[in-house]
Amino acid sequence: MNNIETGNHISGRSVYLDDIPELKGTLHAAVFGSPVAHGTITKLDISKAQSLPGVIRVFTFNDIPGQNEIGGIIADEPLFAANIVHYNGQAVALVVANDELTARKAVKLIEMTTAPLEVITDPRMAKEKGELLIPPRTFRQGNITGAWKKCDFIFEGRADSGAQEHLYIETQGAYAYPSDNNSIKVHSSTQGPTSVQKTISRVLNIPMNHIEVDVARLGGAFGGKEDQATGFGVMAALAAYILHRPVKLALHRLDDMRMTGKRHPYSSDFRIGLTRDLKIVAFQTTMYQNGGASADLSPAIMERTLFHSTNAYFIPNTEVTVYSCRTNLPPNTAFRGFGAPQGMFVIESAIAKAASEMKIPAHEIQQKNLLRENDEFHYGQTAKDVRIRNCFDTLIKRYDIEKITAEISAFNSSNEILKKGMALMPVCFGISFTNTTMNQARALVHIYQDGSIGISTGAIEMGQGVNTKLAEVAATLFSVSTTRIKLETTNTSRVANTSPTAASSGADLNGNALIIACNKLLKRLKEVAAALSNSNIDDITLENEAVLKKGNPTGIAWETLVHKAFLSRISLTENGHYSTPYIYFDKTKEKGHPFAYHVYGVAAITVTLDCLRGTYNVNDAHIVHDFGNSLNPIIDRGQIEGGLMQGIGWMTMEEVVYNDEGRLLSNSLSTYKVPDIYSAPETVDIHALETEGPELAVMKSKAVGEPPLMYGIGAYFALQNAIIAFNPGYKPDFDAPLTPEKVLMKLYKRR
Ligand code: LUZ
Ligand code: MOS
Repeated sequence: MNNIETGNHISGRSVYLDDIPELKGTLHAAVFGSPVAHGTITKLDISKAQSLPGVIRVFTFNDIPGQNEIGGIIADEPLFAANIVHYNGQAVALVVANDELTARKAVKLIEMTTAPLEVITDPRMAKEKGELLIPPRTFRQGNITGAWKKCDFIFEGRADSGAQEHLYIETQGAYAYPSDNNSIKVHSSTQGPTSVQKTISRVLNIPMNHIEVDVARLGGAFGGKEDQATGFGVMAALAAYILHRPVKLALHRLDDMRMTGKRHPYSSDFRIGLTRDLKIVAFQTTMYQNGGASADLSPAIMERTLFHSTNAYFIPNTEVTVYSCRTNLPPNTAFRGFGAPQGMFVIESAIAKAASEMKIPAHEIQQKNLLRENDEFHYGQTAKDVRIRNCFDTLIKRYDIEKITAEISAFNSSNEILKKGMALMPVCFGISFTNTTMNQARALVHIYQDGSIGISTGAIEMGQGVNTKLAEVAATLFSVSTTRIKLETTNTSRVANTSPTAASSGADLNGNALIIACNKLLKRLKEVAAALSNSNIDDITLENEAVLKKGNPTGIAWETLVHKAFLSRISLTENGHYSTPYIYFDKTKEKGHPFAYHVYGVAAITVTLDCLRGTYNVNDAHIVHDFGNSLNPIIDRGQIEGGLMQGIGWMTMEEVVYNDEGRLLSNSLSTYKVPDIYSAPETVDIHALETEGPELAVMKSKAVGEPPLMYGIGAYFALQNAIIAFNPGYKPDFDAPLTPEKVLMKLYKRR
């Protein structure tokens, strides 16, 4: 089934923030961001801005009734800088005017001077200076010190991966207006409406029940609106609350790129030890996470890096340390994969390093070390229903990797300028928020008298198709057409205390809550049906919008059943609450069972490199993926294709550049390149591994949002292999993204 929103999207009827009809008297806001990356504010003069005709008011930290604090995990982030600015673009003031243009003009009239402070953009330098956002954490397994003695080969190296701009099509923004009883209503482009509500409560000093946050859908998010939509929601709310007027704030693309954080760059040192028969015996790494100026979600992202630092491999002796480093960049934040891609890039770099030194294909090392059933992850969880070997073996057979390898070497020996390369990328991704508390959700279901159904959950639709999946869940349980079902906006007054829609778990958590609500309703409806048809409740089933008794028609249609239930004064509304069972994590030991289950898969990526120009094409992506029992193969395949492309972009062409003064140079779409159709692989072939699917996945359909991004990591190593084919003197190094410029340097670099 297609996404239920497709028709509205392509006809332009879907409502995004900017499509909400504006109330009379709506004002428009624009943010003044610090022009420097680090400094003490010596003067802030808003008078010229304030006196521009059409300007209603300029807000600074002085105007905040509650706390000037928006930090989600750690209270280290002001809404508006008070004394010191910590990054270029940090919000200092908000101009509110009659129209948007005036607000933007007024922003330019604000005068701020600063006494410069030292700017740090490099995480290793930050660590040297003791600038850490939180203390480092280490995950351990086995005995790393003793393990090196058992190794026949030991290799060391460094791996760096870059930032990534989310580039959601809809920029950050919010529309807030006063409502009855000293309350405030906010439409926000956020993945986390409760975070917005809670933070408004803190900043305005009003209780959460006076704040209603509503989200129809987002024009993309990718993690960039898990935490960073909050500040902008709060700004709009603050202005609306104080001025008693509707206030709209929608960031200009250039401001969005400059002011918001990105995927964390990481810089890591690694050491890997193997035996002669290619068993990885020991792996040690120290990673420096570039956190930016405040914590944001960095501590949680650091945690997921630790969890995924051994990817899909069992390594008996492991020690992984991550430092979360404070730098003078916008606070880096959630981005599809949430630290896991950065961690996986390091272990894959270590394997590639070993393979190149040992002159064997990396996939021989990969294959030898894949997880097996009942292996213990380095965080203590026992691996169950492990599918990685099935995926790997299926891929090797199905796409005849031996033959592709032979074809590539034949091509390479008969071509001087064009070289091909291939790499395999296995993925093992844990499903659940690593913070156990967040793994809960609620659903509210109304069946109306006419048999139509309204569903509210905490899930945010951001293009990923969660509304379609939820509609299918309810349609399956009630055995009615999805056309009877409407997904309501996500609203904190209808469904409270929501976790953000993140961690690939939106459909699982909210879908399982929905199942609980629907089953309660179903039980009541069956009781009514049993009474109506003089039968036992156990003999009643609902099929195709009709009541059956022992499998035979009763003549009672869905609408009739619902209407009779209403006449009998039976409640047609239910609430479902779900919390993932079994999971826990003990941070004092760094061991536990944090994930409901794992998603497995493997990709083979082939590329062709033009060794004169350094340009390249990704030819094929062959993927074997474990979907479980997919609720919606069209949506799930779409997620794989999109994730793959986003991963390829991160690894190859997307280059976020800051200068030493902490100014973003890749600040527009003319200087920041994301993949387009021409950079897509000519072939993307996705094979679904047939598995039953885990109980904890919604209707056994596995989470699919983030895992495929990491298939894109294969593009880095495929390109690297093509470079080696041209330049045997090139000693592989690991510094993503592998842009054409960098490729060219490596092609002609001598050992
Ligand atoms: N967000 C979060 C996430 O708060 N916790 C997580 O574990 C997570 N994982 C992936 C993506 N977003
Ligand atoms: Mo996320 S990286 O918001 O799942």
